[in-house]
Amino acid sequence: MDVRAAIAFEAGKPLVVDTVQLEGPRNAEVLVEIKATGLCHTDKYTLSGQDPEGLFPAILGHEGAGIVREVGPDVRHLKPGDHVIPLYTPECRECKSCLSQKTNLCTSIRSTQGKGLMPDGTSRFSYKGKPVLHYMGCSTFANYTVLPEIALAKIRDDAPFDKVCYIGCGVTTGLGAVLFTAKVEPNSTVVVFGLGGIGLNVIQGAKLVGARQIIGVDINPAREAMARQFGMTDFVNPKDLGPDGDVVGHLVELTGGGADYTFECVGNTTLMRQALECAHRGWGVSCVIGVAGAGQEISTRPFQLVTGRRWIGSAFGGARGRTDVPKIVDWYMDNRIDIDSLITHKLPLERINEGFDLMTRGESIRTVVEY
Ligand code: NAD
Ligand code: 022
Ligand code: ZN
Repeated sequence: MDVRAAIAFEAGKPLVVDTVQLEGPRNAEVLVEIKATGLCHTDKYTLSGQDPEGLFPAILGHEGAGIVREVGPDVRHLKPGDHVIPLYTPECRECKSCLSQKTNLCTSIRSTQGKGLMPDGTSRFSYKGKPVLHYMGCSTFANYTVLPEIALAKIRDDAPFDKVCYIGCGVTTGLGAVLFTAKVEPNSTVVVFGLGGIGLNVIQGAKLVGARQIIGVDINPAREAMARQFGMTDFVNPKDLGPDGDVVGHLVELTGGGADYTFECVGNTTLMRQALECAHRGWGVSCVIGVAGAGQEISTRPFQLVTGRRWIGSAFGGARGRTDVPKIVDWYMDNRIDIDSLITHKLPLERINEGFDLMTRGESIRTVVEY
């Protein structure tokens, strides 16, 4: 069938909006009509050409929501008409990782997903007869896409697509890191580095679990107001501390000895170290969420760990997509979490490249494309 898509033909070039061909679903696959998609950092990172694992031509996008239109043979849990959110971290419930109950990183389709292919090793997309690759198993920058059944969370059908698409990555990543990965307790002190699309969701997660103090750190002063609206109690702009400012010392003092939990939501290895070192001696936990550039390394003195700080990381908020994503949609529908304020821009598909410019300039939290 003909579908409308933003195609990434080559690294460093803008997306091209055109018609591509999509084949129907094969075994255990589902055809989804995408109604809305968010623009997220990895899409931009891959398009820039800096991602050594980025492959072209491809249909990018991994933060969507839509409706099942057709199911292939052996699809057991979904039917046409079901509302769904695509999962770049699938949940097969059968692989060693899923059965371990210790991780959300399902391994059942990992190798083909990383190559931009469906589990049978082929692509459903093509342009002028030549294959176009999938991306993170989702390819939500198209108004129709095909996904494995295990990479779809079924959600309630009264949830607005233009808001809950953000649960497909940013909301779940931030909230989940607090609730599922770090398991922050009530009355905790929390430091959040980076108050963007992820950090603001960490803040709302920390507030949800009853953290006593939530300190936000950002070099963009425009982020303070929104962060306070989401529950931040103190704001630190490292630039205000001067060129030789001691950010760690300042945060340790503000928290009365170090934070119970810290989160790095930028992807900057210097901040990752600061986040670890401002965690409390003896029990502080520091969680890396930001994705650093390929080949980068983190460092600290082993003393920091020997004295009881723990350095952990979180992918997709530690969420098991098919199980946890529908619950997060319910929290939104019950007004327990705010998504609307974070969707600062909306664009039609034809103007998708403007969304990446907004991201680069730090003007948007989330831009959503509605089909
Ligand atoms: P964003 O651009 O919306 O936010 C980043 C924020 O960091 C901005 O407010 C910016 O001003 C601030 N910042 C930049 N440099 C800083 C510095 N030196 N000190 C303090 N603040 C600084 O980005 P986002 O959408 O929130 O994503 C953040 C990171 O999370 C990215 O690396 C992204 O790839 C990653 N991410 C990880 C996962 C995961 O599963 N682990 C999922 C989604 C996103
Ligand atoms: C989403 N991310 C950043 C912004 N939006 C993001 C990027 C990478 C990961 C998670 C979120 C991630 C962490 C660990 C892994 N990935 C590896 C998972 C594994 O090996 O099982 C990751 C994921 C998907 C892909 C690549 C890396 C992919 O589909 N290409 C989850
Ligand atoms: Zn993302």
